[in-house]
Amino acid sequence: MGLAKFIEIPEIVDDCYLYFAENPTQIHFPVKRIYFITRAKKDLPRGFHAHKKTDQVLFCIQGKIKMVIDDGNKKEEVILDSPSKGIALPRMLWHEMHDFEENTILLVLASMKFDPKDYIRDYDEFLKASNK
Ligand code: T46
Repeated sequence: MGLAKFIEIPEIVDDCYLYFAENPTQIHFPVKRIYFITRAKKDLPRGFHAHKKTDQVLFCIQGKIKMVIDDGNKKEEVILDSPSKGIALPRMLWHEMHDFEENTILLVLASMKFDPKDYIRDYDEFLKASNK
């Protein structure tokens, strides 16, 4: 089974495009925090961490990125380029965001408030913590 779990959300088209997501239909956790990333540089990849307890869903609502996800056993690369197709980033999944296209906007829904202690930013520590 693949690591990438995509989350499809409805797209309403009239004189604009409108997207929505609800808990629990598309987002399996109550959302405690949202954040978004804009104006990232193509040659400056981001992420390179896992979360101990936070579950997240990430949408590329404009533009395009490549994501690398890794559970310590398997590594996958996926392209995100559609506002209606997010990716689940459950706790203890190492993730990296690469190759930001110009004007990309990432929207992230998170199950917990920000806590710097929830991050594992060292890959060896991640492997140890995930018993790999
Ligand atoms: C993630 C990926 C997808 C806060 O103060 N509050 C927040 O809610 C967040 C998300 C970040 N910050 C601070 C922490 C750092 O000083 O913003 C700074 C940049 O964070 P970071 O270097 O972790 O950014 P990314 O783009 O590498 O990762 C972000 C999220 O931090 C992370 O949780 O899963 O996007």
